[in-house]
Amino acid sequence: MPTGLENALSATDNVDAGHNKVRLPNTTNLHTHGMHVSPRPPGDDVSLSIGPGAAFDYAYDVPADHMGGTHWYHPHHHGSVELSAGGGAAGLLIVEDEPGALPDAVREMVEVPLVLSWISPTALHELQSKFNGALWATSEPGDDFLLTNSQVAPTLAVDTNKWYRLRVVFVAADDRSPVLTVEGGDCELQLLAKDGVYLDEAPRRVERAPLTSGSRADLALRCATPGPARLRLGGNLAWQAKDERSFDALMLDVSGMALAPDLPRFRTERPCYLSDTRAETSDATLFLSVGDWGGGLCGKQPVRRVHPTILH
Ligand SMILES: [Cu+2]
Repeated sequence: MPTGLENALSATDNVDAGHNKVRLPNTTNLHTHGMHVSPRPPGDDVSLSIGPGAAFDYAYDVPADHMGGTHWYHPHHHGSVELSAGGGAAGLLIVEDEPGALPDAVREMVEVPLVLSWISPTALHELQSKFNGALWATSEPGDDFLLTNSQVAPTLAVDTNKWYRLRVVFVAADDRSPVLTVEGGDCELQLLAKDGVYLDEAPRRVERAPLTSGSRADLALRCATPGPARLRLGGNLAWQAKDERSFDALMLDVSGMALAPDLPRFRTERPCYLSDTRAETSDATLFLSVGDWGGGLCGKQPVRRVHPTILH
């Protein structure tokens, strides 16, 4: 899978404020989520720095038995990730299923890719203010909003009683965890896969799909009643978070009269890297203790150091 990356951003304002700081806003690279590929160049190496005007030819060797699924990519240059991905630079990567891997009713569903980006102009404005304001120009920092495939609450026409496969990825600069729900139209959601991996046994009826930044959900959607309906995204399940804001993610215009039967239950064959290890036994025990990291955190000296211990 060859992928050419060209950095067309300007060298102006590309300030390096130092390691572990917001820095080099116009330096970039590419990182994938969910792909079982090499982390070495020219593969998924997050340590590459591709500066303004530079280019890099990524090449990913995707295993022949890679499981089909919904994955995603975004720039991952250390110091500029939040500004880039939080500003909407992200996209879906779909690994198609092998012929015969899915029941016909699942394979034939109309696909609806949905990249949901929670944009916080205030947070982005704060980040860009460190770079003389030449990057993220807003007349004034405004309220958060949600982009669905780069649009605000776009509309999708759907047939009554027909299945649609929503391939959802959620992207936000912070650690918020909102919930996706469907309102109106007597619509139902059936979960097929989480984070690009099919459920052991799918589908599973869900009332809501909790998402965290970077997570994916494959949801089958069927609406029974003509009229308006909508997908909503909001709330925040993150620890101690209190945020009741919610947004329309997708407006649904339900019409017509198809008649889709219930989805069959199915299991997919898993490649070796996703094998179920719960029933495996082990002849060795590994204890891993993690303490303060050796270099100290935020410039402070570590209080204590704990090393990993391996016991046989
Ligand atoms: Cu990431």
